[in-house]
Amino acid sequence: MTRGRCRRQILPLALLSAAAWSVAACSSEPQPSASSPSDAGQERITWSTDSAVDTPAATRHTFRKIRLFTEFVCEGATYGDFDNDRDMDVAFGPRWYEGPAFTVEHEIYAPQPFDPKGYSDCFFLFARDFDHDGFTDILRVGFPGADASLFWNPGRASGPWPRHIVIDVVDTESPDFTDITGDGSPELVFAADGRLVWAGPVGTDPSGPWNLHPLTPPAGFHAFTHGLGVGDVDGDGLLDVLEAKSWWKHPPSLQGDPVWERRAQTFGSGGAQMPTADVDGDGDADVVASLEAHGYGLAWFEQSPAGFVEHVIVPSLPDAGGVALHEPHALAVADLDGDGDPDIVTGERFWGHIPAGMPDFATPAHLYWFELVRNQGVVTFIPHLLDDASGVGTQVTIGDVTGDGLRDILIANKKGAFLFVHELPASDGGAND
Ligand SMILES: [Ca+2]
Ligand SMILES: [Ca+2]
Ligand SMILES: [Ca+2]
Ligand SMILES: [Ca+2]
Repeated sequence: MTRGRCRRQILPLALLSAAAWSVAACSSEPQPSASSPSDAGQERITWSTDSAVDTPAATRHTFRKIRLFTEFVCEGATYGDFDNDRDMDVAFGPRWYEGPAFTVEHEIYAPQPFDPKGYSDCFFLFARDFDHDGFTDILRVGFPGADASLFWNPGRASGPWPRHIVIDVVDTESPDFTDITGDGSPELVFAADGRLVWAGPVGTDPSGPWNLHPLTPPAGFHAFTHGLGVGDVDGDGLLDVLEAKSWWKHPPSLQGDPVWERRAQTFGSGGAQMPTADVDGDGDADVVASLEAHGYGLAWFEQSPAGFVEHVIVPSLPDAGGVALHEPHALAVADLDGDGDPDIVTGERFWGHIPAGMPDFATPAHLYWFELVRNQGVVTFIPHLLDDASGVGTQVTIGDVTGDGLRDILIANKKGAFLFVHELPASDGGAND
């Protein structure tokens, strides 16, 4: 396992409430306590890894870690303008926090602490103002095989957000919420009854039951199927669906729910999210995938006329040398360093499966960003360790939460809830000094 070197600079606590703050970024951390809901804090961390050459981008781009809480209540995280004051707020399972300070906490639904040796009822959060009243609402996807529920933002009213179950059973472990139909509104893409399906609001009432539209025949997809993505693989402007054994081509019309054409292709053995991006810069869509959600490894798959060619970024063997990624159960692709090409954020899902023997909650959980560098036609992803006391859960959300033009990172998992605020030196055009 790669060891990171880190420098820590503790920030003033002026903006923090009386909540204790403890971030064990460089070594171990204590067992979380379900009775201390707001053990929050922040610090500035600059990392490099022994296995990677420091790059100018990694030196300039730092991520200030804010730990919103420590107990295990969810693995879903998102952001949106929940109080309609035009700045972005963040949500982790049952709680949301007011931007830009993220110190004022609100409840979406009653938080239920879960045993870290089990699982929570919140695997994904997706933010959208479903009724266009200015107050962003939330779609929560629960444990695989459980429901998807819409939580209505009550706006100026106080109290829990009214919940409506819109889909009874959401199978697969990486559903996506994106505009697969091209009608301007996102739909949930997942599996039901062995098929891949999409579903979205019906008519004018988003809180009513959502109709399921199959896109594949019955093909054995189930609650715990790993690996799912949505992207325009063939560049025809229509979003296709990817899974570990194939991709499914979006037909010209979805009228009547036709079966999508299957193109056989192996993308690992079942990982997490499977975003498409033009990794090599040749104009076509390539695919990024973790190789096994409960194993090891990360790869990108280069599109070619003969199919996809696998390029390993992190090997699927734990002891191959260099960076090791155990249980990379969530990932996301975004241009973090602003150079116009896609970078990857992923890490280790601590206790994704509960280890036998003597599990130790002090075990590190690494979080990396992989910087894409192209040099004379050669693609390299350079790993930069962001943190070793968080990792990923089942969802990595990337977006400009603080409104400074830099993409931030949100993660929730068994070690708590984390916002990594992306910063640049003021001398480099950043908003922070
Ligand atoms: Ca706001
Ligand atoms: Ca709303
Ligand atoms: Ca390409
Ligand atoms: Ca980039």
